[in-house]
Amino acid sequence: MSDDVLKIDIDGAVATVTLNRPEKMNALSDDLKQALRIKVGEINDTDAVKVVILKGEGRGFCAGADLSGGPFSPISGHLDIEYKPFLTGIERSDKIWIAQVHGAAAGAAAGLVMTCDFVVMSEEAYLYMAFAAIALVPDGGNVHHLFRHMGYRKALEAILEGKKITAAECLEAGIANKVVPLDALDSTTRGWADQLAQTAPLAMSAAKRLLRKAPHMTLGEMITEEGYEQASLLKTQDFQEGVAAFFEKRAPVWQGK
Ligand code: LHQ
Repeated sequence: MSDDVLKIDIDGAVATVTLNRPEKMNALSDDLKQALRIKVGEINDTDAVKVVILKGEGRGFCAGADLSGGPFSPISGHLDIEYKPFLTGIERSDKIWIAQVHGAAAGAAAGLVMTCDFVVMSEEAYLYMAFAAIALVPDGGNVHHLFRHMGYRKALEAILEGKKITAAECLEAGIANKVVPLDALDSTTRGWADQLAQTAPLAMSAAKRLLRKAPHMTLGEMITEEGYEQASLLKTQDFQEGVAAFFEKRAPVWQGK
């Protein structure tokens, strides 16, 4: 495996993960998928990192599966073994993952973007449902995310028409948090990551856990689940610190414990 296909830079509490096959628009080759599986796990195990920025080198974010990399069968095993570990690794991560999208995110890469907790796009960026053009259905979690964000009709329309979902449409659908001019993309994402890294880390992770469970729970179940998370947070030094800082009229200093 070549490490070069995935660059990792850790700066304080913020890690930047860069897909790095610009000559192939960062298409997901076997070595890039392997690097993602390994590095998502390693970053998730790195306590000092609180926020992760995921971006792509070159003209696009990522062109999806490397189409020169077949044969792909048996496909269900391929997707479970090669894609699911890094996608669910991001879903279950204690960290906040921000996809920074400056160009095309096609096929499975659109699923990768939507799996992240936050999405920041430049005005010309888009998510491309590339599957229809090659007689496939969406994979890599795309159906899950599109249905949740757009509902049945709009999701089916995007899939069957092989749509390029523009940054403006992503903002409208709640897929993108922010859309900014290209020259402001790096600074906007990094500024937001730094700001998020200042929030109480255990509460941040707990909020992510609760929201990821929300679609599967009734109100009553969620009230109970919120109670479990709150009971655990009430025991932390950070809660004591937050209350002390409030009464002492000063900024809290979080320890993550
Ligand atoms: C590529 C690719 C690519 C290799 C551009 N592979 N080289 C499916 C099947 C089985 C297993 C598991 O998963 C999946 C999930 C999927 O992701 S299926 C969807 C796969 N992706 C696509 O079908 C997208 C194909 N690419 C495109 O439609 C365009 O390249 C987009 C719209 C992304 C960008 O268009 P342009 O900006 O015009 O760039 P380009 O087409 O000129 O691409 C630049 C280079 O990258 C070019 O190489 P070249 O040597 O000619 O300069 C492309 O051949 C190469 N490239 N996508 N997926």
